[in-house]
Amino acid sequence: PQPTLLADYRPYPFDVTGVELTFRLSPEATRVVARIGFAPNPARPGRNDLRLDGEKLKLHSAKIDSKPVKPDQDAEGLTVPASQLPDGPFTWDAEVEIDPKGNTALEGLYMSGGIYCTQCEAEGFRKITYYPDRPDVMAPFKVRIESDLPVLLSNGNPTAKGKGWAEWTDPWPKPAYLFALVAGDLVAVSDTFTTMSGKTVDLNIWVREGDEDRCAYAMDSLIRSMKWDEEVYGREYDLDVFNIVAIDDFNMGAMENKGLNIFNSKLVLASPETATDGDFERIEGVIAHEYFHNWTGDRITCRDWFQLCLKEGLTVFRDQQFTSDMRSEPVKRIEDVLTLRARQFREDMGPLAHPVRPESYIEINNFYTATVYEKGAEVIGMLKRLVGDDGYRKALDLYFERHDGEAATIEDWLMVFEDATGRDLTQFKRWYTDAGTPRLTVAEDWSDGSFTLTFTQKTPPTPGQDKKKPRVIPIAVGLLNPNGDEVVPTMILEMTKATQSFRFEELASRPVPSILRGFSAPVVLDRDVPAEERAFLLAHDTDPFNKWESGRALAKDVLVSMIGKDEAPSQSFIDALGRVLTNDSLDPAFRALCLRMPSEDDLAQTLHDAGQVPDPEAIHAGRGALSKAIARSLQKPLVATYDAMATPGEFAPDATSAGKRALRLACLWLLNHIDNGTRAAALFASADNMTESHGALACLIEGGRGTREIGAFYERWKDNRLVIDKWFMVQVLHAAPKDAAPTAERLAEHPDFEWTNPNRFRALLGALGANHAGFHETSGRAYRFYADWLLKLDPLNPQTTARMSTAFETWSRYDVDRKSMIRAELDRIAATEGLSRDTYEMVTRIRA
Ligand code: B3K
Ligand code: ZN
Repeated sequence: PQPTLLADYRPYPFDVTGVELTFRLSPEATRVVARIGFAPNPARPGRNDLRLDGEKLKLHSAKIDSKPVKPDQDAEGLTVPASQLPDGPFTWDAEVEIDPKGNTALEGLYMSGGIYCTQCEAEGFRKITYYPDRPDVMAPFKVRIESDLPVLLSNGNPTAKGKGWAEWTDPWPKPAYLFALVAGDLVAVSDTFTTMSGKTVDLNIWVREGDEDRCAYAMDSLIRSMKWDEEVYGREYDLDVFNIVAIDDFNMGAMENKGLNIFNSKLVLASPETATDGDFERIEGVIAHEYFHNWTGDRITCRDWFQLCLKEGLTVFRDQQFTSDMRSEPVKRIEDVLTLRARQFREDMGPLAHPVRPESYIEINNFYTATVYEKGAEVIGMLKRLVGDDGYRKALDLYFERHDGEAATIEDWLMVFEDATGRDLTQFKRWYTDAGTPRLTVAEDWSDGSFTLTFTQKTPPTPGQDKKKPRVIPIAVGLLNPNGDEVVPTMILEMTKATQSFRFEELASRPVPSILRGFSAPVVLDRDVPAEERAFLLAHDTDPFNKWESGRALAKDVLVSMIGKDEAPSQSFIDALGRVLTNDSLDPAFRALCLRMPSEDDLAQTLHDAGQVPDPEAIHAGRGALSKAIARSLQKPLVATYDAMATPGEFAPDATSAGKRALRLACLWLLNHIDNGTRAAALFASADNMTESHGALACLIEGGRGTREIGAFYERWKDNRLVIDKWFMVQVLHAAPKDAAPTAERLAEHPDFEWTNPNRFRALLGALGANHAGFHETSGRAYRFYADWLLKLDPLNPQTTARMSTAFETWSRYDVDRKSMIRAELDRIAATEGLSRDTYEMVTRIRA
């Protein structure tokens, strides 16, 4: 397959002046009638062929200005030569047939449990009709749906309906990837929202009958999102109705189609009995994310898919701000950094590393990555830190004013910041064009009341980019006195050179620096800090992020000293942790994060960075040994906190209650190492909410127990797909290293393992990939099983297969045996005949 290059971008030769679509729905033979107005695009003068994208379409008729034409068809679309086109504007009419029921890739128009639905981003619209399927072609759409199903939905506003049909009109020009259609036997949970200018918007969440009682939280999140976007960004909703539909078979989380968001049902449906606190928080965040896309994505979209971070980085940044306003800012920041490091740093340090704005792809669906999304958001956070809150607001106002209705680029985005703030962002742009995570080292100097910090930045080479130039790095720093008082409050040091010093004068005593506060830049801080200094910052830092980070670094140091070496755990670390645990002035959610051990994958990367070869079983054992030592030493306060953090009474999903449950479960996790599972079993038996019942079950399984509870959980929830996903996942994720693959193999035989459902597939296989010691168990059994399943899914659903192949991306960290076993699986996949373009691109990049 040929790569697509950013450098090859050219505007489409025609403007689309309007699109009218009629759908005659039928499961295996849906007719799509399209009438599309074209006009020559002045940006591409001369006579041009009409090239339309189209895949897996049966063309029944094609006309230009009502006269039949015979276009040249190929596997990717069709061409009408310029010689057959009129000089000026013309109308294209086409009727095609498609097979929604046979569409297992879940891209284009497909069926999920009897419901017709669509997923068009990035290039799914071409599986619906012939069209210039690219984001810079924007047009108003009118849609007519003909079907006997009771609910017929599309983008925009409902404009007419009758028995067996409905019409929708979307006045806002949009690219085809934002097109959506839903038809099915659905019921709505409805509410209204009055916008800042006094318009009433009808809000509907469409679900299957019986699911209505699990929509309240999603609706509440939507209303809060709409309000927040008005208050914080001045953005008002622009249609009469906003529809959300919950679908069971969905390749990702959700999709921001204009006025008709389609969601994976796991990100809509929640009740205290069926959803964990984590689920509630994710629902709130994703509902907000998709809603925020209405302005950052829909009103202003991307010129081409290389600019994906323009909408995704910004929208992630906005949803992070929202959650941090709704919940706790420091806790949200820590959670986001944990995700960034677990997913994006891992990506950036491996064979799949790519810039936030890539320059080439084979399959664009493979670039919906942690780098584009999460690092894309970090880059915006840095911009905001550099230009200040007012500068940021001014720039965003200008962005909306200048580019509304357009398909924009990263250059446009940066220009807006330059124009609004007067700042030159030439060097800053490297954050978009250069891959890799910069590593920052620090030297300190103290003499005569002046304290100097000298930073050096270095970014390791990444695929296709050997040499890296220095980037602008905003380093937030504060200084503390040895007695714990802050002597220099947080300030931003702007690093622009490879090596750069910053001096602080007139200090009474040598300070303790708190560096990279709030994680002010997505870099690795390589700094050997004595344990006492880390413990000091854990106790005294006024910056909550760095307070947590110091505890985290301490834990890592201790773990590294224990793994494979049987060293005794550091008592001073455990004591410091104990002081955090019992400090009631600290938010329980924050304390819970401090008690959570670094993940095994994170430790493997840490050891690899330190020049060692990580041994997954030794990591697993070391982590267990430290947890046990902590539990023994802190048993009393852990028990006291476990009891004190109970949340009796009616379940509330708010951050405060969730924080208590998080701390309670963190205590349980540790105590579970020394109480033979008695507390976990008792909690499982008494819990009235999924957070605790699932948390207790996880503890039991981790301790090698829980057979009876696994059975009871299944019996109770066997009719609830989303909960059964958890049932599959928890058993594999928490299985002991030697049991993970056998458990996964056994569960794959279970009648409920409906592997064509992406949630179910991810529940089982994703859990295996995420069970670090289980996945990397020495026999290679898990690798083989995992690869077998990727090969089984690929012909049906390339997108999910390709995404899940990233479980192998860290292969080069490990010993020769593991390396060669993983490479053999990658080779086997790559050599498979008929492998999808998606998976082919991923495995060849991974093994490169
Ligand atoms: N924009 C969609 C993701 C589409 C993924 C296509 N493979 C959801 C989101 O980011 O909001
Ligand atoms: Zn998004």
